[in-house]
Amino acid sequence: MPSQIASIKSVKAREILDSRGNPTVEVEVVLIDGTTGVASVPSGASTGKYEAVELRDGDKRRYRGLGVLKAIEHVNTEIASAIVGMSALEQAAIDQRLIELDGTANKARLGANALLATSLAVAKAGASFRGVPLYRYLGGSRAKQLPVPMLNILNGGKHASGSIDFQEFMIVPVGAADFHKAMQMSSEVYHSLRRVLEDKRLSTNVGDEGGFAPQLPANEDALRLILTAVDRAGYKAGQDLFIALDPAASTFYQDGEYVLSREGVTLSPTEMIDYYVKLISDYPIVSIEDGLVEDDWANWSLLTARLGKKTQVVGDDLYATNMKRLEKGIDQKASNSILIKVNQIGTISETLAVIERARQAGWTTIVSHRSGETEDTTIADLAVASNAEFIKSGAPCRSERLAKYNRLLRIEEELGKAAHYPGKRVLYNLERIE
Ligand code: 2PG
Ligand code: MG
Repeated sequence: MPSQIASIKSVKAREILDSRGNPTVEVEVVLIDGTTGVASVPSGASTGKYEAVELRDGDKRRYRGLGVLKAIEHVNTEIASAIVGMSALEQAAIDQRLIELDGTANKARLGANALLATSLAVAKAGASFRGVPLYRYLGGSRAKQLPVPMLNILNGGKHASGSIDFQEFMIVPVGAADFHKAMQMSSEVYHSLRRVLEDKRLSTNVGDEGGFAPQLPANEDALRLILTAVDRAGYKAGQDLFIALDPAASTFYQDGEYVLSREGVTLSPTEMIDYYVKLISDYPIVSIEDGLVEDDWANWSLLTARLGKKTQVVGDDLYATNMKRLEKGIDQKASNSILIKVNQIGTISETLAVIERARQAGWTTIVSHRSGETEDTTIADLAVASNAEFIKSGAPCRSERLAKYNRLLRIEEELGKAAHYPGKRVLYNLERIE
């Protein structure tokens, strides 16, 4: 089929609302044969300072300054005229055009939200034009592995004020035989945790990512509650399910120290590393994301040297899905895993390149949602397309979180016998898992 028919006829953006009720960008791309692709972008709360710029209006009279009308205007004018007439099948060329059009290193001029929504909508239109699902369109015939989900069942930090210092306590169902079973186990543990909290007369209200947000005196209390929940659900922690943490340490770092205000302790960087060493020896923790602040390369290398054989050490704010920062991390052995967020960098092509580079370095990749999400499910397809080892999309609660997991349930069904759930093998670069 001549690719001319895949030419982009129109690009239109609109302001919609995310899961926190804040404005975000949605873009609709229409090809000349009528094929359409629609995508919207998420938004973080614990935003890293090296992320591409999310353009907000700053007009306090609308949405407390969070409106995205400027980004929308950029899509409807400059971006549309730059890519109308191009083939939607030329994703790399379109993304390159967007990057050049913006012209800044951090996408500050047109806004990473404007660029990303366009990039994703083009990819969806391309997939739809080809008549294949997005994961197949982006990943080809190799795309058949389902990621292991990391479900944030207990929320703290900036996602649940007043609950606990660490931002995320996740369960990782590596013992499941397939993705369906992984979701079943996780949902059962989630509901078991609700009962554990109720028994202790703790709050069962949820935070931004659907996990419970009880007020707890210390991070270890959260770990104990989760272990009880796993046990009561009839599973074995350290076998069926493991625990993963995202302390999001930049959010409690002040003047060179880590301030754990709930437990009333302030730790130096090396004491913070000792704290993690103790936690992983006492609990079945397989992954720690953003354990340290996003600028402290030297201590990240130390953290990885001390924990990296037994634990996945994940950089999120540290790398901001940025190739230059990833290269530095590989060079300095700053971690052994990277979190991937499409809106940290702003185009699908750059995201895929970062995943590929991390894999070459022998690192694992975790495709991630943001705390502010929409019903868009692109990251589920992206995880399968790129053979990412993991996906994190919050708790098995709240539809903007479940939309991604549900999409993966459908993909697993569609792949049928070809579907592959890696289970424990996903932790291949750790020594402690047999
Ligand atoms: C994170 C994310 C997603 P936010 O820190 O990993 O869980 O949070 O989107 O608020 O940056
Ligand atoms: Mg994080």
